[in-house]
Amino acid sequence: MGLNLAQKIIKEHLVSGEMVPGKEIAIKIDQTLTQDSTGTMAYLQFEAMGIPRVRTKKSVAYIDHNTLQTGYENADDHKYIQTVAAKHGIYFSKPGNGICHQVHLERFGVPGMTLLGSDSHTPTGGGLGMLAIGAGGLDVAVAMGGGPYYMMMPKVCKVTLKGKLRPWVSAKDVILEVLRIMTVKGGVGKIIEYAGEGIKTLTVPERATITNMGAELGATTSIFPSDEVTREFLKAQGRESDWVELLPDPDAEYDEEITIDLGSLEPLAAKPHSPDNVEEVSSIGPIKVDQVCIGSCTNSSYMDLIKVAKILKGKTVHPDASLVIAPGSKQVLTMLAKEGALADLVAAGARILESACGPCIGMGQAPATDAVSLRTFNRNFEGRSGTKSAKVYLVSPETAAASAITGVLTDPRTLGEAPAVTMPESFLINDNMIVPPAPEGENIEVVRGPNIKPFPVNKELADKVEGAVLIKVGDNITTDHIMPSNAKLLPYRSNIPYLAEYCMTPCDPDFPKRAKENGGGFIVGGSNYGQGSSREHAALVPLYLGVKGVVAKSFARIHMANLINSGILPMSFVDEADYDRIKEGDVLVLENAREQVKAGDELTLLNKTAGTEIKVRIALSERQKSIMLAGGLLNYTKKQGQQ
Ligand code: MIC
Ligand code: SF4
Repeated sequence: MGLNLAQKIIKEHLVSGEMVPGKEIAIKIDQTLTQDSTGTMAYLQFEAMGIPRVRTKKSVAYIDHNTLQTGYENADDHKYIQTVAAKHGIYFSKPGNGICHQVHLERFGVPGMTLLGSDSHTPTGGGLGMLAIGAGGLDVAVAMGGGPYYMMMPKVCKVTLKGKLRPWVSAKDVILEVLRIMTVKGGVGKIIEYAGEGIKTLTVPERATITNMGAELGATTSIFPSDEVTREFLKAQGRESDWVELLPDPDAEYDEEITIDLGSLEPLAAKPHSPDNVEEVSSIGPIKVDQVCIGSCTNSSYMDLIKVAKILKGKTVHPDASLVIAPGSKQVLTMLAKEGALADLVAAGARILESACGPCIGMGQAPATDAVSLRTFNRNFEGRSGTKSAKVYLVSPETAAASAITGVLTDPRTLGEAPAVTMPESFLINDNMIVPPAPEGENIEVVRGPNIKPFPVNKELADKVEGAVLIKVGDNITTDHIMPSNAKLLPYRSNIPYLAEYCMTPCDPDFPKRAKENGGGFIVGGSNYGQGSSREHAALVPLYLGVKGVVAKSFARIHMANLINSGILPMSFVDEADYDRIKEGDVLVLENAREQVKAGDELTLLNKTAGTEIKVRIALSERQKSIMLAGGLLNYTKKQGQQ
């Protein structure tokens, strides 16, 4: 039986396990990336492992999330990351050089390699034919130290693209269509592999838009083959020697298949407040738009922004709308400037932001009360923009630009002829904002500001785990609910005690107080609990507050791994109807917890208050069970070292 592309790369990197869906495998990691908001924690953990130099082929530390520097905290974090990177053999991408995923695609990604990143949109690299996976900071720290990455072998879902996109329809509309079909939980436990004649018509940046937003499907990753289109892109980046051809075997098999006819797609939008709430722009109609934001790791490439510049050239942004644009990288921004496109954007009335994540993670540009904001980003969770009552629609750059001119949601096809854009034969290359690591052995002082606080480490799993249900939440709770991120909180990513005051507050402002009063306890959730970001703060902060376990209908992949790494029990209901039989305040007990965890995947949880028994599943591999028993991955790793 032939192998598909994902299986080929996994096989090449397999360290242990069998490539059987649902079984635990370990793969060797070639490259890692971190960004500043998850990076501080990842490097503190890396330092705790005591390994002098990274053991990957390349590791890069980006500063892109928090570049506002409203106080000393950010700048301190940047300094810490820069010095720790220099010391341990890690490349450092300075603030202003661009969004990690965009820069990595341009300057570092290599087809066929594995990339582990402490950011959920790491699968952007799949646009180049990499096996690029998002993970918690601790998993990335382990990979930097040369340890393998463990995951459950995913199923591989083939998405065959037929035909060719029509004018004004773009890659964003393709992934929005996939989201409409599969939903935000449809990709859990799967790799999405793109195939079919249609892929040849998509450039690498377009492919990267699609694999980037595959994160919103909950997928482990998404991948395109590495073909002539990939070679052209790498050549234009001055990196043709990094190219290898990578195709699935002709008789490759897949676990699932979907076909999308590119020629039948229309401009789409994801309506508030979920990336899978997708509808045709034409059928939503001309709702009034207050704000338009173009950028983010999904749609900030040169190809995206040159299109936007052509649409806006000679036009004026509507008087009632604000248009902001954050180019994805210094490369994109310099090319736009050199070609005069930047002048066209500014002349039209666009506000140009630094090359960084910016409004995508609530770093400025919070919309007005009840405002409608169109964004080319990837997540429109309630409140993520910084304004709870804002209504965020996710759209393509074409739809965003057209609507910025008209002031209402506009199907770009109504603008007439689409602008012609072609891939440049060569990109402008200047890596002077990427600082290489110091030579091995050089004495580098790691600078730690006062905002860098120690992170919590769990204790061995107790024999009896008891506590009250601190909160009961519904389906699709995001890590933005569990540990919100915004301009006020991002400076504190290396300060868990401070962040703890905001844990779960979008769901219930009293949660931190209640957790402290009860000395910790349990969280009860619905399905797809913990979707979204990779931030392990969504596990470390509950750990700090004494959370011992989460009982949910189902979990999102990265968050579940982060819970296990922190020694918090991720339990799923065997009978989902039991969800209705637990109330906030009920006291839950797991008797003989160590024995129960060791013994198998079905556990009995007592609801002391209701006097009932609840069957829960804790589907862990033998290794994960040992991690749970040890009280998290760090304790487990230390124990291993002592043996
Ligand atoms: C996000 O898009 O939510 C983030 C901010 O990039 C996160 C990482 C983080 O929380 O720092 C992600 O996607 O992993
Ligand atoms: Fe940055 Fe937004 Fe991309 Fe997250 S999704 S990496 S915040 S641009």
